[in-house]
Amino acid sequence: MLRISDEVATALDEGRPVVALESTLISHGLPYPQNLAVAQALEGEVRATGAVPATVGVVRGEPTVGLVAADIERFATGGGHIRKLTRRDVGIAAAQGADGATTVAATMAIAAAAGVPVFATGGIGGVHRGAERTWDVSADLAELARTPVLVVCAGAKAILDLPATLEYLETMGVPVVGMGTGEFPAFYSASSGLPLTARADTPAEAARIWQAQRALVAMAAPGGMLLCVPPPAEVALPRDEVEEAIGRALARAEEAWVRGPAVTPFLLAAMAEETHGESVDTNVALLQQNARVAGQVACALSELLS
Ligand code: PSU
Ligand code: MN
Repeated sequence: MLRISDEVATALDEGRPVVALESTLISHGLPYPQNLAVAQALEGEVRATGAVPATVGVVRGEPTVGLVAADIERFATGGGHIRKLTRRDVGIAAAQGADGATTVAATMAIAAAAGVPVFATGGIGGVHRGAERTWDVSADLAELARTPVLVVCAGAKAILDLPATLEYLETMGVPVVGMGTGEFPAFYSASSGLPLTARADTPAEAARIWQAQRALVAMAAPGGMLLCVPPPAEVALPRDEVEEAIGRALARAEEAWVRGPAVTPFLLAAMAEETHGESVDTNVALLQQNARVAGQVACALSELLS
């Protein structure tokens, strides 16, 4: 049921650090050809820290940890033919022998099954604006409540309702830790105005908190953790500018009657247009930073455990 690449399997056997990476951002989050360059760059960032990258996806029906270069290329160019798989969709894709890019939720579930405890992404899914009408709440949040994987991110995507997302995480018992910050980052911008209750100032500190949380998991309190890294200052976008672009992107989504899993990819693409590509540059830079931080935390975690 689960295919683990030789490199990843050997690293796991030897207790060496591994970082999971998701594939939805490749197939549905970023435009071609940036998406391909990013997918390769993220693996490079993880390697530079001494950890082994493991890009996750469903390849011709096989949930796979450690996609090979040819599959990553197919996922980057295949756009519409590659399904977007959240947790509920993985078994269906497996039964049907389909290709599918995994979201944060699905990647967490597969990474946990393979024994990979650290994962890097851009921004998690969360509570959508207007969720009181649509009930559109990402499965990423439910997954964080039950699956023991640390997700390194720049917070939740700014197109979402960030205060509601943070409330939901608290309700579900998910620790949210700021990396060098006391605030929940706003994905494209460093600041959301929403305070966090915990921060870590080094990868080693983050690894210690995650290890304590994992010890609880071992005692039958399930769940993951979020480590939030603000986007790099050079590429962070001003919040008021982002809010205006989000307003226009949301209006376009409303007009086009976009619903369900199509909402997030639609909004990300609309944001790229509304900001003349700036949102993509920020997204790429924060992804690379998150991969690096996740690599450092995975290395610190391996050291703690050795
Ligand atoms: N982060 C990015 N770009 C993305 C995503 C995250 O920088 O495209 C993806 C992730 O895979 C996340 C998904 O899990 O968007 C959320 O989709 P939804 O809102 O439908 O749950
Ligand atoms: Mn949704």
